[in-house]
Amino acid sequence: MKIGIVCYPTFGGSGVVATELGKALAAKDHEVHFITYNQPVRLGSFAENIYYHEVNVSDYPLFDYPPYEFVLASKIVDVTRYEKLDLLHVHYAIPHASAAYTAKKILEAHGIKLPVITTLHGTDITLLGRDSSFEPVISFAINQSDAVTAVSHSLKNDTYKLFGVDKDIHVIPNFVCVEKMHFEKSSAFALKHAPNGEKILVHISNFRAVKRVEDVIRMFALVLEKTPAKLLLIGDGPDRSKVEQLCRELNTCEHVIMLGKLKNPTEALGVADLFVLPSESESFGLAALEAMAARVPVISTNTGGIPEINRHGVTGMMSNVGDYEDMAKHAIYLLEDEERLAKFKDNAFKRAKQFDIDKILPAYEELYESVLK
Ligand code: GMT
Repeated sequence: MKIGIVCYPTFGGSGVVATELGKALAAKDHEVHFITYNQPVRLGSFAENIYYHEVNVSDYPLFDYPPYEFVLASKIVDVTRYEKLDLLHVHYAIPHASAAYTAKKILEAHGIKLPVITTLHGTDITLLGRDSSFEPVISFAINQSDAVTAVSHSLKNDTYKLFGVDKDIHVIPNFVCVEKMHFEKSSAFALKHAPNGEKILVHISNFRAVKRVEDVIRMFALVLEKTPAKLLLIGDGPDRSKVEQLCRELNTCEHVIMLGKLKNPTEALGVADLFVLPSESESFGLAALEAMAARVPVISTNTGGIPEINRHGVTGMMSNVGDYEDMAKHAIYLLEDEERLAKFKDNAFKRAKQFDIDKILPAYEELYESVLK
């Protein structure tokens, strides 16, 4: 098949999922055309069957807001006509699903049929979706898609609750390439950051309010009272300075290592003992799944789609949103007993294998085939 993929090319989970999906499809001999405003972060060097079409949004002095959605729609039309795409898979409802609808209608006028699959990722529904100014467009674009998928049951339910959507939503969970997440424990990396064999906790996010990164610092301060440990923070975003300030207040700076944005977190996950995800809401929690694939148990909240991957008392532990004291108790419970921690690490890895790309990719291929029929 010739498949067009539209996504945000940034560090966010939706861009990661879209890119890894495209790479996996290309490896199975599909021809994949990424249509994005930058080269997707996880694309890496070019591989066979992968093409990248840049959406260039010029900044005309006339516009206060550059018209990304129309430029994207025009690019979709152009790529579909000249590359002869069989279908288009858009990730993230705003504005990708509506740009796809515009493109589809333009192509119809040229006698070309372009089936559109929309994948909902989370913030497009649970955060932006709460803004009523988006509602009519999102509901319409979702309903007009030829097929719609959501990355968890929780997100599917939220979509029905928040929008006037009557379209059937297929749940296709996010995935991880377990093989690629394997990283030989780098003793140099571990020695640098935890020179005395301290336990290592890791948090990865975009440091937005929804991630509650300050809860990571508060729970870590409590963990430090019981056991020597280091905290690796990966990512960057609006809450970073608040997080730095809190480290200073709680006197934890010496033990908190801010690594910033990393294209590939596998090396850091390879030395981690626990992954911490205290999010306010999370449609899936791809970062947690990637951690589990690297054999790291997850200390998380029990919100949104997280319970669909993290199993309390098996692959990690879960607490209510904001209850960092409970999260600290859970972390200490796992860190204080080597045998218990090893068991949780094994369980996390086994659970991640259930979401291996090889298991999830066929669901997308079947959906594409059904749409083409
Ligand atoms: O988590 C973010 O803020 C980024 C966001 C995105 O759109 O890239 O992530 C969402 O999609 C991911 C991939 O499907 C999910 O794993 C995340 O749980 C989801 N984030 C939220 O729901 C907050």
